Amino acid sequence: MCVTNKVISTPYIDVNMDIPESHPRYISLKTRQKLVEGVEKGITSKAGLIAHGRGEALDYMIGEETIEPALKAERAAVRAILDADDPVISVNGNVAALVPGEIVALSNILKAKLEVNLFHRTDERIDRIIKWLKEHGAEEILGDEPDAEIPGLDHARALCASEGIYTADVVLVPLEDGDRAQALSKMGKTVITIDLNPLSRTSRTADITIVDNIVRAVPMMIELEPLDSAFDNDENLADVLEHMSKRLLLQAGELS
Ligand code: PTJ
Repeated sequence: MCVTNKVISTPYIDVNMDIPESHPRYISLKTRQKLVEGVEKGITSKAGLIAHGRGEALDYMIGEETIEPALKAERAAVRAILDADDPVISVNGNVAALVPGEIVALSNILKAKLEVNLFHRTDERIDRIIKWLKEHGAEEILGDEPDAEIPGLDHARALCASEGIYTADVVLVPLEDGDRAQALSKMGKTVITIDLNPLSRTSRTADITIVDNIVRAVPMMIELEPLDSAFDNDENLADVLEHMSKRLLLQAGELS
């Protein structure tokens, strides 16, 4: 037996490995890889990896597909953004890593401004995300010269652009923390979120909550027709929870 005290640096799992398309969890692993690369590029925060893990667990319970209530919420969101006077899409480190080209395409199609607005804010990360989005086709992105503050939030998280989030009437804030969603709502804005957790404060606070993985939701919103009927967020969240409960009970039944 060879005994050595040398530290073996090879990681147990190489997240930058080539994932074979035949792998049963190919999409999920590819998505993780994008976030890991986001961290390596200085775009995504380390906490973003943890946030994604929570999202993955909930996505598993949903069935890793866009369910009917999510589709309805996506169509309602498209309607609200198209009808808005001054809509803004807020981009954070996870959004930038997972759907950079798609979020730029969505902002162009729906004529919504893009603003980088971070929870773990650093000027360096803001600049990197702006550069990254420009590489993906964005022309104008707000966020690097904040000149306004969202009332009721502590300093760095409150910073925003007066010609962006501050004066927007409709704001799409995907993968958001509850505080900011609540503060934006208190400012009288229509808040739209994409959040796999139907129980989160953000989901409960938003006017339109899309309970879907952002990697499915944003490409879907690019294609969808706007909703022409009424939308009730509480009712929609209840439908999501019912879907999840039924699915779990079905799985339990298969085991018993
Ligand atoms: O880049 P920053 O600094 O702005 O930070 C971004 C994160 C996401 C780290 C920050 O906003 C944060 O900590 O968010 P929370 O409070 O963890 O909330 C994120 C929510 O998004 C959770 O409810 C997750 O379930 C959900 N979520 C995670 N990944 C996805 C998701 N929802 C949709 N699609 C996903 N891929």
